[in-house]
Amino acid sequence: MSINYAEKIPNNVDLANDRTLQRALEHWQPHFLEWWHEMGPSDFEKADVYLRTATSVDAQGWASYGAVKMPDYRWGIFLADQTPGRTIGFGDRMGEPVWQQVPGEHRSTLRRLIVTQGDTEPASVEQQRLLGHLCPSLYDLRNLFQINVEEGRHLWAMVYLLHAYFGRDGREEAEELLARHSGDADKPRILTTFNEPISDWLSLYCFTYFTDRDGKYQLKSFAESAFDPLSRTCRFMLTEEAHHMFVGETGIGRVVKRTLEVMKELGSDDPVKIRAHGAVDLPLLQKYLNFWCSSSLDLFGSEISSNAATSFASGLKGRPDESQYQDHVLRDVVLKLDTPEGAQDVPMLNALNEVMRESYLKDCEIGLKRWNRAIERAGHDFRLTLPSSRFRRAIGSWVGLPVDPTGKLLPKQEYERRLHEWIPSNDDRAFVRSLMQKVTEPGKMAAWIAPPDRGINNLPLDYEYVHLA
Ligand code: BYC
Repeated sequence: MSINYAEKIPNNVDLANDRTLQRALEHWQPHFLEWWHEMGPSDFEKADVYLRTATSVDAQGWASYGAVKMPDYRWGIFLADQTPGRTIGFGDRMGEPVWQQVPGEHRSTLRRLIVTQGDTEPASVEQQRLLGHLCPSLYDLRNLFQINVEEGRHLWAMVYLLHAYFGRDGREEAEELLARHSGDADKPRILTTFNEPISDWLSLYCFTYFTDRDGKYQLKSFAESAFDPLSRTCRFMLTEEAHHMFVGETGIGRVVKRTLEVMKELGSDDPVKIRAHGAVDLPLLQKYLNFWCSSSLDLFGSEISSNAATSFASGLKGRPDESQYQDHVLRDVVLKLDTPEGAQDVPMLNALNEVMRESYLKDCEIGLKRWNRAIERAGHDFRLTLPSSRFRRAIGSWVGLPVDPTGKLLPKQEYERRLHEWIPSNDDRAFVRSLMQKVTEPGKMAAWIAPPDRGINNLPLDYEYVHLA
């Protein structure tokens, strides 16, 4: 079904033929806009932003581009097309038809999963709300706003499911999604990473590289779900998500490129000199990678999780790209897991968070290889690395243990003394903050980052991607 833009809420779910649902969502819509006004990007409501807007759910030509004021963005409800005859692809109900309604016995678990997913979307917009004032270029500013409006749409995607399939409970949860706020002492967001402040663009690039990639993995596992509306919603969200990770990967790549240029100019890899020249030294970048990667690793949950086992066995949440595996039921299979108490045989079903975390880490390696190739080509020995998945964990078997980024257990005092060798100290953060001078002349870049290889949608780099009012 094509997307109907004539309606108050653009959608391809035939909302006009379900008046009760339409009214409930139209009632939520002004609450969302109020939230956007108060918690969304601060001060840029009058700017014309070169945004893409979904116009169809086809893989080809799914979006149109044009200048839009963010509050006028057409947030809507778009599900990927239904796959005729789709059956459950994993778990104890494998082979049965997928569900168009929520089975009673899975109602509360599914609601919890959808609420947790939904909570991250507005949280990220809140985390990024002040970054516009520190943008390194108009190109970057536009990308930030593109991500923000799409995270807003992803909130709509989850709110649609809550309203359409979870009755009054769902409507209450939808209100709560606007009432919790990132970093709020009384009503924080649900998952830890989404309460971390993002107060500079280096953090934004790391967040979009590592945390949005967790989003990719969680959405891919929901795309496998037996609850068909969830699967279809997430399949389309993944189309939008790719750009967010692109911003992270190219953003970090451009920081590396600029730093290498400065190292060449100075003929030195001395961090003090590089910082004095207004660039990010590579050891400092490594600290930011360590921080955001370790925080994002917590988002996969505990290594050993009965929640994960139940979600898989009952068909709610599969593994990303489930069809690539041979065994889709996983009864009587065990996985050897390293825990602080030694190696343990764990039923595979209970170890699925770890299975996902490991494939996520492999995906994270791809960018590192690319950045390291640039460093190597420039003739330097330094290599960026991913921290061990035991480092700085706040969830799971390794929680709170004094482990360094290579995975080595240290005496607690040594760990505490050395922590700021591995993650940004207050001084590091203050330095990075000092680099963040707003640049808004078309085509110009801040001195700490190289320009991107190309502009957006084949436009030149000096295009005015955001027309500031
Ligand atoms: N922080 O059995 P456990 C995205 C809780 S990102 C705080 O270990 P489980 C995006 C957990 O909720 C993707 N609490 O883990 C990116 C549970 O609490 P309850 C977001 C945490 O349940 C960028 C308890 O600890 N989507 O889309 O197997 C920008 C024990 O849980 C954390 C999802 O997360 C944490 N880090 O798996 C915008 C998908 N980790 O229920 C967007 C939906 C765990 O006992 N969520 N806990 O009170 C899930 O699938 C699962 O809830 C989790 C945890 C994977 C998060």
